[in-house]
Amino acid sequence: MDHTPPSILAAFVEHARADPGRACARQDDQVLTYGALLRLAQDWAAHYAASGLQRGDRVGLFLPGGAAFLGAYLGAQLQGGAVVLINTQYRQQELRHILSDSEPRVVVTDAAGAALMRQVLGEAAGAPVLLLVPEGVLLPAGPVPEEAQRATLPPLPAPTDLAVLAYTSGTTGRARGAMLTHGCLAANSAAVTAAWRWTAADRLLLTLPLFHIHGLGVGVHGTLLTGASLTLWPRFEPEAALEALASGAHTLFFGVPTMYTRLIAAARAAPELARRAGQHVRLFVSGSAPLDPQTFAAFEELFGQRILERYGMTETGMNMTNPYDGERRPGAVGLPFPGQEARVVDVQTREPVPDGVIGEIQVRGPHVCAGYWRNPEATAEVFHSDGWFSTGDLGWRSADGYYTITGRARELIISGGYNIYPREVEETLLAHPGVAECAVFGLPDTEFGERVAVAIVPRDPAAPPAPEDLDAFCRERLAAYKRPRTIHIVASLPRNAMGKVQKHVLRERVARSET
Ligand code: MLC
Ligand code: AMP
Repeated sequence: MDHTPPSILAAFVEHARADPGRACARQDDQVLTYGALLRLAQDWAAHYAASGLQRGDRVGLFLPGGAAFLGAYLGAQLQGGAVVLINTQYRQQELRHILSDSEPRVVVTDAAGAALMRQVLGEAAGAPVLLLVPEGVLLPAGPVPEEAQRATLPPLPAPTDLAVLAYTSGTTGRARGAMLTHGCLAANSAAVTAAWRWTAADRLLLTLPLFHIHGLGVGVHGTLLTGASLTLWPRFEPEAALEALASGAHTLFFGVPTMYTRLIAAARAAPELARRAGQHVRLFVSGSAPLDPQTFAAFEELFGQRILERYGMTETGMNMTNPYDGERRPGAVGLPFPGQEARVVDVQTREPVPDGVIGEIQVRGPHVCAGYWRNPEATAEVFHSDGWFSTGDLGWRSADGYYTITGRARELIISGGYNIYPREVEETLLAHPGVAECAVFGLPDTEFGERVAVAIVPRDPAAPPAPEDLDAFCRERLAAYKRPRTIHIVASLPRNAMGKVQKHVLRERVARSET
């Protein structure tokens, strides 16, 4: 596609009309064609309409990946709604915040999420309508309302309309909703698909969750934009993925670095499968967290291919990519996608710095979202009037234009491609009666890249809280991947002259005690 459509939805509808019998999504042994997915989306739209959804209203999706997700997602947009993406691992605290902030008219979940969602939504007047998708079924319980019979589609959304609210952690510990418009999502997907030579002939193996921008914005949108097809798995299983990739059924694979580390371990036990996978799959992409050069090298040795590393963010979609044809440089995230700009600026003055000098990376272009939902202060902090967006990532640009990310200006911990803000975990632990003070920080981890650690000052030094108790306390309130894996009970927290906790000191102490 050499022009950017007004929305991914419009591109999808065009493909469904031009070639309804073409395969779109495969799941287990089922094939969902473009025509069948459009029909499914229309049925979903009718369910939303019957639930009172108006144009501009939000629809919360608390669903794991799969065809039901695709139908619910496209159906919401067809009905003029904006989708709120919700990680299915989120627990009470995270759900309460996202739902009260986004105020969805409808929330969709399945049997696994129903009890928790009912508990969180309550039954007060004005609570969102809860639609339940029974197991193994693609639509909510109950007959499809009459309106679904209509042959014509409602007017499709404009590029400036809100398509998705994607919550991403803020420095305050509270996640904020990035307002992704139809236009910014389509523009980014057009850039990604052009850069990676994605065509209708491609078949993607997608084992990433669909409630984050990696699985959805890159995997699903790229497929729907180009009229290609994907195979959806509910989770990543390294041995099975290796076999599937070796089978010749797929041309593309996208993953976070932890998936590649696991794929490499599986490949060491079955090098012939790895070699075959490397012959069939034309492109392996890694992103969401830094890919270390050792993993890059081990993959090349086993699969005979260089992973293409790219760099993105929820607020902007994909920002940079190593070239498809040119040099894929280990440790670097490549150059800006076509039609998008980037620069490195001084952290304090926000003035551009010369090549080779580390500063904060800023990006600009049609892919940048419209700001944070109902949060003008947070928006003003990082979205600037001249169009530049401050990513909070530190890095430098080489003389030949490649960017390298060296760290983060903010305290973010990235574990297996999931972002964790220390402040959110700290606030949760501070609610525990046995915790007087705490500081959460990241430690290097061979499997997940980074792992969550905490230093705790107990209220009663003679009876510090038990680690199992703290663990259970976190699990009840937060997604399990956010809970600290390493807990240190300390007498006091190291602080600088301003009273600010020195996390680097804690990190060094813990590293010393572990060696
Ligand atoms: C799972 N667990 C993790 C974890 N994932 N712990 C720390 N970090 C993680 N990332 C824990 C669970 O809490 C659970 O703990 C146990 O591992 C088993 O859970 P699981 O669900 O079976 O895990 P698994 O399938 O092995 O998941 C690993 C993974 C997954 C790497 C496949 O984390 C994953 O899909 N990551 C991708 C996330 C992603 O899409 N990020 C993109 C964000 S968008 P217990 O104790 O309960 O047993 C973005 C922008 C961009 O960043 O550029 O793309
Ligand atoms: P999220 O807020 O979940 O969208 O995560 C975005 C963050 O992931 C970015 O700001 C980066 O810190 C990080 N990230 C994504 N891709 C890469 C990459 N290839 N290398 C290093 N960090 C990355």
